[in-house]
Amino acid sequence: MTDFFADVPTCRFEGPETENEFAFRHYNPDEVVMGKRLEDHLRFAVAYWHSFAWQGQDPFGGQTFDRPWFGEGMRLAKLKADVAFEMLERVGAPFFCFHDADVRPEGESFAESRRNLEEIVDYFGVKMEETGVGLLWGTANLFTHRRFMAGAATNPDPDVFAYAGATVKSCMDATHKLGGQNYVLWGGREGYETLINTDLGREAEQAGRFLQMVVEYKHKIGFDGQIMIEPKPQEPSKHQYDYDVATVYGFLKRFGLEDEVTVNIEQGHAILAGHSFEHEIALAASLGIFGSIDMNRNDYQSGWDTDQFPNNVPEVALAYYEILKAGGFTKGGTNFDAKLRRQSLDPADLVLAHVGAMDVCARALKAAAAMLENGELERLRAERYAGWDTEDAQALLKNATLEHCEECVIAQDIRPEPRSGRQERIENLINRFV
Ligand code: XUL
Ligand code: CO
Repeated sequence: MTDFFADVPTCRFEGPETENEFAFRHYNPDEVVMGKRLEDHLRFAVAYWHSFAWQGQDPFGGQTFDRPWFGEGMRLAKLKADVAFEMLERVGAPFFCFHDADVRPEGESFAESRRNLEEIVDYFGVKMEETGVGLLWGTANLFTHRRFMAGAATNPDPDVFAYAGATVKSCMDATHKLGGQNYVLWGGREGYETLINTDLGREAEQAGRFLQMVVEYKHKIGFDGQIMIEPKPQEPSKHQYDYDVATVYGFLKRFGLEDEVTVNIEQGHAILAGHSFEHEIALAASLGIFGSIDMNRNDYQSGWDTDQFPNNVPEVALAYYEILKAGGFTKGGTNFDAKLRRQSLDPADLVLAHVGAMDVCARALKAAAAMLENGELERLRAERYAGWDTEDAQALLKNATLEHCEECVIAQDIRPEPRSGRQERIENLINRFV
């Protein structure tokens, strides 16, 4: 037991009336909603990189956090793990997520980095056994080290492609060993900073082949979790190839991977791509590639990926509405890919950021479930499309040609009557629940 959280109690559900800062008001893991416990609906995960590895830097300033585990070496990596699992227990999060670079010291060579990872994975294994915490997903950091500055799979240098392949193998092995439920690929540097030195056709071929190798390896080792791509349009690269859900789907189709790979959708990335979070979720669900979510918002004025904890219930409710409508998470979950503001220095800040975010998500999911159970929103949506339910309309969809459309319109003297989309009435309906 470390003394990092000595002043921070374990947080439990006490209900909306409690005055206790260190308690949940809305997240009762055992509450049953639509036939399932809240904990099993939401499947919360803490992101190791933001909560334990990030030191508070921003583009204009350096480290602000002062944590006893900052520094190099295996002893400090283990101290970081001790504190991480103490926090997971304090907030009652059932899962965590990590990159290799968050958890182990970088070695002098690839072999040493891999040995360091293996040692930490064994350490995690014991902690997971003791606490009952699981791994939602593992991933490789293919963007921080200078070797990856021009991309990983899409690098102009084949040596980097090979290094990235070896790194992903070691991270898939680690994820598999820890019983991870999913494996994520986020391509922060799979894109370009300028088109004038970039062959984007060639880079797409490299990215496609790389993903095929990942899928081949998944089957070879019998990993039965999802392989997920996390779309993002830019930052750190000027343009990233996994721009949004639609772009990723086109890429998966091109390389024959649409039945093998799903998407991990992050709220802030959706906004950066010019979409709403619920749009990205609904689109992925309709294409059959919805996997999981990273639940962290951006600041709406700053225009970049600020990775803040969620705090807007109506917004989050619409996201969970789409998730519940699609059948909920299977192997996916709600990962807080969120960091504290750099002035939030106290250990309590870290715990309370998660407690507040979990409460926001619980309220939002309950509101979404109530909307679904009420059924009016779906009834109105179905009513809007009811014209398509007739045999004639279905025949039109299947057999129509432009000439046939013309014949029908003339023969039946069709004069379409516009009908209200009822947007404000539907917004009023939603506001009854959120
Ligand atoms: C970066 C981001 C990553 C991925 C994992 O914007 O979201 O942290 O979630 O690599
Ligand atoms: Co993310």
